[in-house]
Amino acid sequence: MMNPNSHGGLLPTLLAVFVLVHAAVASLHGVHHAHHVHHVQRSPNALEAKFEETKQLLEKRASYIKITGVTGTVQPRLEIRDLKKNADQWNLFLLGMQRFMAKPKSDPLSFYQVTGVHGRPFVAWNNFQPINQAGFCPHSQILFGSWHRPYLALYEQVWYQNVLEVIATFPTNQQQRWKNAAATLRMPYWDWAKVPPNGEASTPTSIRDKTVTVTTPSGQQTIDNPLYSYNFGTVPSEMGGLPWNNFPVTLRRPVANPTRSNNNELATVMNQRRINMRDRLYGIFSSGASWGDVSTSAIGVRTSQNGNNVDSFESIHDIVHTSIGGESGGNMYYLDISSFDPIFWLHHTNMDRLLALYQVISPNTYVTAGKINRPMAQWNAGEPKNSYTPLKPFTKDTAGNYFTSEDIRNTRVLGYVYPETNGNPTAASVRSAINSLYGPSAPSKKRHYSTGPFEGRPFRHGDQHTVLSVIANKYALDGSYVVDCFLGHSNSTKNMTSASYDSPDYVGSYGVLGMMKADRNSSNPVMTEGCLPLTTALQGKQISGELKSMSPQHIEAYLKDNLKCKVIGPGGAEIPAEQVPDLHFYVKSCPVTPASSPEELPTWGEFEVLPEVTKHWPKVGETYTYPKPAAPAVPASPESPSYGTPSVPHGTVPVAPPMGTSSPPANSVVPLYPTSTPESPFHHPSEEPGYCQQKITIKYVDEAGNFLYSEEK
Ligand SMILES: *[C@@H]1O[C@H](CO)[C@@H](O)[C@H](O)[C@H]1NC(C)=O
Ligand SMILES: *[C@@H]1O[C@H](CO)[C@@H](O)[C@H](O)[C@H]1NC(C)=O
Ligand SMILES: *[C@@H]1O[C@H](CO)[C@@H](O)[C@H](O)[C@H]1NC(C)=O
Ligand SMILES: [Cu+2]
Repeated sequence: MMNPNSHGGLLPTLLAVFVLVHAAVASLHGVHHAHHVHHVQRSPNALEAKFEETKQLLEKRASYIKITGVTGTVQPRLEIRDLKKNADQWNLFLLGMQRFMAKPKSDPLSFYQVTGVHGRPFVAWNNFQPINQAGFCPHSQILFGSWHRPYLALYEQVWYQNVLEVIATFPTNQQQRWKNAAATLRMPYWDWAKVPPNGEASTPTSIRDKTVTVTTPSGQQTIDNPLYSYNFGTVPSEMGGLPWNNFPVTLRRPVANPTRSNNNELATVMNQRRINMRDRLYGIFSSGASWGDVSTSAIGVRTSQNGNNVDSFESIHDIVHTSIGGESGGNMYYLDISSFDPIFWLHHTNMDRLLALYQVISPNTYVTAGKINRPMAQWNAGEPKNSYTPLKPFTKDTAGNYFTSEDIRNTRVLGYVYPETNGNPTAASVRSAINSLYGPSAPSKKRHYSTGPFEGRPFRHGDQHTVLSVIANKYALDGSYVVDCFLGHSNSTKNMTSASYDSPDYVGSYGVLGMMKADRNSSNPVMTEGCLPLTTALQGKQISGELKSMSPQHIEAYLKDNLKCKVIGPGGAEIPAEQVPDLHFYVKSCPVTPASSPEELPTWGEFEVLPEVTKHWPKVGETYTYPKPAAPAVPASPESPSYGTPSVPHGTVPVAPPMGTSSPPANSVVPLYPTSTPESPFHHPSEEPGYCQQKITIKYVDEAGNFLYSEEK
């Protein structure tokens, strides 16, 4: 995606420079172009020497993008609605975006090329030629959380450069005003889970309006809103074979005749899902799990699938993607083309923020070790990675050294913080912020279930936290899919085909963000897990009298009769769940210890599977057994003789323990530790700052999945 002239492979590039150097030498000595003939006809040895000389010169000239974020001072990235309160900063934000998006696609620092690093069009960037026909973005892998950090910093840095260019276009006597506004300006994030102000939709109009009025050097002007869509200019044929491929702008929940985005529907859906998404965030923040476990949806990274970590930030990130893109195939619905929609950046900045908050809560944990699970632009499947892995293609200097996850542990390195990490954040101060942003609503705010989704109440002693766990293959279908979940005995829940998000029984949806047909490999399943909390909905059912009590027995019986799910696939049609490859559901519940102060979060006790709820669900209710690990699955040191050989035949999950009995720990997913590669020198996990020793129980099962014995490591 760099300028094609500069990326025709190494040799043509070398020759091009060779000629350039000759021209320079020639003019330096005042000689004429005719001398070139003489040079070219020199003996092969002389030519080779010259070649070597120019090669060295080229290497010196080869320059990589030095990613720094916005330099100077460290400033908070604000929530989009807060940034908008500062009219001058908001104006610069929009004008900078407009200018950034208008840069020619041949410019490596254009919006097109910067956003194109993520997925399609699968071409070189920053001197890195893809080794596979794939994008650079490591979704459902250990580096999901940290890789996006320098990526966002790059985007912010380039956008900010455009802001500075815009300021230079203002009359001299106005420039100081704009420079003052820019001094503390950083790009905003969109918190889709917090209570929106003044009863507004959770998706602000500033993202949904088609046009916006801005102050330019020539006065007020109404322009196309740069947060509404990106205009490719021409039909982007390299975006793959989608129904919407013929349309030159990014789309959200597209509708036809004429082809356009449906941002009103987007706002409605995001509202309907907000409570459940808020509960998911609160559940993760309260989980006590390690950062590595909560950052990604991938099974095989997470070490405590049966423990308290039931969800991940990446899993929530997926439902935001699918809700925005929509089943009709908007950009955000497909991993490979999502980053072109400007909303992607507002969403991902929020993801980075959530991950930064979790770092404060769990300061001694970070990126865990694991293996790449599908061919990517910069890595091959199976390559071991850890927190010292170079986050290609993001370089921290012009010499071409890549950032590692360790380099960017602290966001201040990249010139920013978030409101909650500004100053001297502590775990207590961040937990306090989580409580006020995402805690269940105060009792005065609760609404009766029949007038909309119940908004929750603070936890009490004797409460249970209950979740529907979803195990899903990320690339099972051509595109994404969504599991809609309903709870209750209203008419709509009886007929799932007609059940809608307007129903008082709608709980929320679980999204699995996939790739388009051309880019996915259906024979290489990538397994993920996350969950939908049912707790708030159950509280509502208890208040309405449908559910007798919060005892696990009553919950299990109630859910067995009233929990319904349907899968909506690409195109919007319902797909029988049993026809979706590798899809599994189970429900689990744990006792809750309420927080003792606003600086504390509730704690989850040990989860117990409620097998009765899902065991009659065709196929998807069956106990899921992990596929045989392809690589060493037990932490072993390189010195150990067994190192490098698979030592876990199979793993298994939720062998439902009978209610009331003590359930054995069954943490069957264990980390895959890396071996040394030239780009990733071996670091034993215990030597890494982010390492957190966990007790691991491995359950051995036979080919049929029957339990044989378990072992503690
Ligand atoms: C539910 O079904 C019953 C009987 O089929 C019907 O009388 C009632 O009106 C329906 N309620 C709603 C809200 O559709
Ligand atoms: C369920 O609803 C759909 C759409 O409204 C309708 O076509 C179908 O007949 C209903 N099925 C049953 C069993 O009532
Ligand atoms: C798809 O994945 C399978 C299993 O990993 C692999 O053998 C195959 O080569 C892949 N196909 C392509 C086209 O990459
Ligand atoms: Cu991404």
